[in-house]
Amino acid sequence: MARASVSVIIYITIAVLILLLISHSPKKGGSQRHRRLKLRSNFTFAPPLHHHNPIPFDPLVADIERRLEDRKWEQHLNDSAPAAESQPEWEDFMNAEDYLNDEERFNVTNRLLLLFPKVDVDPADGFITEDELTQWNLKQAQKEVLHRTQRDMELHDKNRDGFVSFAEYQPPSWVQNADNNSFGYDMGWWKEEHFNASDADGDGLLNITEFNDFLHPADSKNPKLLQWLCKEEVRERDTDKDEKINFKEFFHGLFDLVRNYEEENHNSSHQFDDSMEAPARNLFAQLDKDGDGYLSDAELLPIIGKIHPSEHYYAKQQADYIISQADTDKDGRLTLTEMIENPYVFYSAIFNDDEEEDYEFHDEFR
Ligand SMILES: *[C@@H]1O[C@H](CO)[C@@H](O)[C@H](O)[C@H]1NC(C)=O
Ligand SMILES: *[C@@H]1O[C@H](CO)[C@@H](O)[C@H](O)[C@H]1NC(C)=O
Ligand SMILES: *[C@@H]1O[C@H](CO)[C@@H](O)[C@H](O)[C@H]1NC(C)=O
Ligand SMILES: *[C@@H]1O[C@H](CO)[C@@H](O)[C@H](O)[C@H]1NC(C)=O
Ligand SMILES: *[C@@H]1O[C@H](CO)[C@@H](O)[C@H](O)[C@H]1NC(C)=O
Ligand SMILES: *[C@@H]1O[C@H](CO)[C@@H](O)[C@H](O)[C@H]1NC(C)=O
Ligand SMILES: *[C@@H]1O[C@H](CO)[C@@H](O)[C@H](O)[C@H]1NC(C)=O
Ligand SMILES: [Ca+2]
Ligand SMILES: [Ca+2]
Ligand SMILES: [Ca+2]
Repeated sequence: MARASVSVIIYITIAVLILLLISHSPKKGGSQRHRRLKLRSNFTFAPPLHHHNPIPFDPLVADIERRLEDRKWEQHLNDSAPAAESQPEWEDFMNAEDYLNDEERFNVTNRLLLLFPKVDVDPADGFITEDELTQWNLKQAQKEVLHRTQRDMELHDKNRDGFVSFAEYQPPSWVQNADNNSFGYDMGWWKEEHFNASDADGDGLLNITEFNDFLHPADSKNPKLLQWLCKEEVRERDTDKDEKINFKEFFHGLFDLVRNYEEENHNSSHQFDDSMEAPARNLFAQLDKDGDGYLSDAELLPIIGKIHPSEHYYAKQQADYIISQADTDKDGRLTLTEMIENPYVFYSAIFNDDEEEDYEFHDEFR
């Protein structure tokens, strides 16, 4: 109905709300006790291709943010026939924030008590390990991703049969407006080949699973799609247009991504100096299975997961960060006590880092 005729169709993978950052410096000690929890109200229409937003630790917070985001999304669709009801959501944010900061209704200690046994499951031994926390984060992230995919699907599935056909899928306006090189992926991202690769059972339609893979190929298990991703990578990196990657094309770009991935994973002995060329040549030779001096798309497959990190990678990064901040006795795992003593580490994604900006009321959290 109305939605089908919405003239401005905007692709929102909604980079969003939540934002902010794992990289923020932790606040320890008593000073953290007078902070106000904040929801993020920011909303971006750019696709999160090369960055990643943290996922709330607490599913209740994620749910609140999701609902606010949904409302914003609906409003955005409605706004295509421009009406000037610009900011009624702000109040909702304030209400939700008041809720989160009302200790009687949202008691952080009680939240952590409730959540601990849900995270400590493998095994349930009173300690949360890096692996348990990674799995937890991953589960939250996947829920989030699927929710957005569902919303996106509603937008594209014009005949409401639960599938998206290629004809139904239209590139979002930001792609049409963008110049071809402004994103890591070029226009090929939207090509039929990508669609076909996502269609695992080849029936010409994408169901929700296939559509989710389409939007998040790096997280897909579909080999056709991973192959496509490799091909796309070659296309993008292939500056001399010979359809394969020579060492120079590899060294300036791909190798950095692989190296960054490994650095982040604390799994690299390289140093950042001028001697990167030797390890790069090494890796290149290793990948160049047929030894023709070039990398084909198939030869990129072993490193495609490092070029396009999956949700698991980010979930682990976030777990490592949280543990590093809350693991008081430095045994590499968290006890319930450690969590309760460092509650803001778990709520930092929505935690206002800047004390000065706090509101004059609700300044508690004692
Ligand atoms: C949203 O982000 C833009 C820049 O990305 C910034 O200028 C603006 O202040 C932000 N708004 C809020 C409410 O954080
Ligand atoms: C969008 O418009 C529909 C009808 O035109 C209305 O029922 C709905 O409440 C509106 N949604 C928002 C968030 O304004
Ligand atoms: C939060 O819960 C804890 C544990 O149940 C309790 O000791 C504390 O008083 C509660 N705080 C508030 C403000 O209700
Ligand atoms: C983008 O590429 C298409 C086809 O490859 C071309 O027609 C179009 O002019 C390009 N747009 C810009 C802004 O370069
Ligand atoms: C995609 O698949 C359809 C059949 O399902 C085929 O007609 C079309 O040529 C394919 N397109 C590409 C680019 O492979
Ligand atoms: C979508 O189709 C794939 C086969 O391509 C199938 O494995 C998957 O279970 C389907 N998803 C749903 C939700 O039906
Ligand atoms: C770390 O690197 C070694 C060899 O370089 C590799 O065998 C291992 O799988 C890597 N571990 C991770 C977690 O990537
Ligand atoms: Ca455990
Ligand atoms: Ca299908
Ligand atoms: Ca510990």
